[in-house]
Amino acid sequence: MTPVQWAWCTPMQPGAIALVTLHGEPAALDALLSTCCRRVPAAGATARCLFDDALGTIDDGVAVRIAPTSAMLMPHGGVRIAQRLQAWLRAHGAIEAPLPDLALFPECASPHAAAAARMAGRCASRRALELLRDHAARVERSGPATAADIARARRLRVLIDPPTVVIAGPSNVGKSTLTNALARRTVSVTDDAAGTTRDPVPVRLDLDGVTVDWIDLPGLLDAPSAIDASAASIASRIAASAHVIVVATAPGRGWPRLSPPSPTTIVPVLLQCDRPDAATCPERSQALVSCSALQSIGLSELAIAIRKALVSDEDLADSRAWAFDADQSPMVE
Ligand SMILES: Nc1nc2c(ncn2[C@@H]2O[C@H](COP(=O)(O)OP(=O)(O)O)[C@@H](O)[C@H]2O)c(=O)[nH]1
Ligand SMILES: [Mg+2]
Repeated sequence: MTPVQWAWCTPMQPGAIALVTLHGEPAALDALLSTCCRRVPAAGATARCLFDDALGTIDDGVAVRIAPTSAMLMPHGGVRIAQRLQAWLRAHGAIEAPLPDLALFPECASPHAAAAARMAGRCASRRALELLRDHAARVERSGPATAADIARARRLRVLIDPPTVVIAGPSNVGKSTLTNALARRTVSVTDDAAGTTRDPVPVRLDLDGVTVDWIDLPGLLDAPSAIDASAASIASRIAASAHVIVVATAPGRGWPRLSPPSPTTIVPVLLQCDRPDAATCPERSQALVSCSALQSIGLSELAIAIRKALVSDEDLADSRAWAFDADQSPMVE
């Protein structure tokens, strides 16, 4: 009989419940489950289970038989329990192994649908779900991944882990007010006084369906003190690794000169566009978007502009399958 294979579905960290997926021939699975469950659960059924080792009882938990060939064990999520359960599985002949997607998602109709389910759990952005919903049908239609598909998959990585978007610009133009408006709560202190934001303020935001790590940076001051200068050097280090820099200014404040690393995209935005002088100010012509955080003007246009800088309409609208598994190049920032 081929040994049962198993994998953790939860990280080796303290938690309420840990999840182990088991995968194997029905008879092998029956034999393993009979050692911990009083009654071996049939497909679709659950059973109480109890794990013992030489030290005594490890834990009790629940076993779920998802299909004849797969089951899940759900002990409590202590690290010590997980370590002893790992040894228990080994002692009962089960082998820890990366499981096929279909073993982890047996409710899916095909390996491609199961791969999409795995990615849906992995992606931070809701835009990813639009691409994954009919992934299996797209794979059928698209055939094997082309070089263009792999290049697109690399660009679509921003939907997996949140990219960094920073807002930089002169002090007192409304960067923190905008940050709070986009977050719909107060995350950054705002004030008439210049230099209010001295530490970078991070917040996770949804911008037109893309989840980003937004960082409100301290303003670029005209006459910085020593503390301001060291805050500015931290800020420029963060800006250097950002995917997008939103460069903000207000009427009459001019555009700061920034020299970003070449792959970084700049989105110039004119803030405080509700002011009477905004329509005629010289900054306006260079702004991609004008908005007012106080009056809630232009916020969705700004979110769309940043989203487009991160992932294009063409890449989102492409009806070919997202070649996430073919894109094996290292994740370099
Ligand atoms: N008229 C107007 N004033 C604004 C707007 N946004 C911010 N302000 C004002 O600009 C000042 C500086 O705002 P703050 O967000 O602290 O600027 P930061 O230094 O760039 O973060 C505050 O007095 C705000 O009330 C806006 O959309 N319209
Ligand atoms: Mg601020």
